[in-house]
Amino acid sequence: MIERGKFIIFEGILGAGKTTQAELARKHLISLGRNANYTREPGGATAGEVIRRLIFRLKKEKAINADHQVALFFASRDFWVREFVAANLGVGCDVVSDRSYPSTAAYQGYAEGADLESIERMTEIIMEEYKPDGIILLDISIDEGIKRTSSANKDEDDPYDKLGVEYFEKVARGYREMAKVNWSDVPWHVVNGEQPLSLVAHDVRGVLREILGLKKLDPNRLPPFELSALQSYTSRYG
Ligand code: ATM
Repeated sequence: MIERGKFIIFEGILGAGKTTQAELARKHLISLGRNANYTREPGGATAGEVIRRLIFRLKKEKAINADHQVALFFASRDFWVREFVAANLGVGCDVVSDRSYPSTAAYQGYAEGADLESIERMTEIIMEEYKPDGIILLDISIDEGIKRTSSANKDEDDPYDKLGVEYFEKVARGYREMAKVNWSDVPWHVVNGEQPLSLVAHDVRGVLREILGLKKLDPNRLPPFELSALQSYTSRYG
């Protein structure tokens, strides 16, 4: 029987580095001899793509409330889970996702006031047996996130990016609270996303090894690139 792939979700506020770290994680899994695919909702599900565009349009026009968004994000997610996540895990391929249902809890729940228990119930219904093996929260300050996003070249006009400091304070608080209690009965791993990129990647690899049940990396035997990054980081920050 084929062993099911591992499913890992990256989460965080805007500018946390999810896309970069998710792609590096995928490459690391492949370097370990596994098959792994990167995705972000609605990733390849045509109906899901249409729903996502609709959410963005209605959000920009301020035409939907928190509950409408929850319903639409879960509708889009349902296509994605069945067409992408289940299909990959079923053939033994790992799935590394840039956001998923924890974003609905953080953004629509914590920041916009939608009922968290309902979001948790909908998570159980839509994700069913496809809940992730781990959620990696890239934790950064709001100032840093806003700074990074305003200097980034984005190909999509994201109405959520423009919601301001107060909104993102609620999102960030939500993520930290969920991580503390392993919300949705899944292990959460918090990684300091403000470190230099190579150190974030190193910490993420440690988490991936834990999820895969592999031995911890020996810090005295890091690959040269990581070792030099670690040394320059330590000399700068102690
Ligand atoms: P991406 O990061 O996947 O591009 O998502 C776009 C925005 O959609 C994101 N913006 N910011 N900052 C957060 C928002 N979003 C939600 O509000 N709820 C959700 O369930 C998801 C998946 C995304």
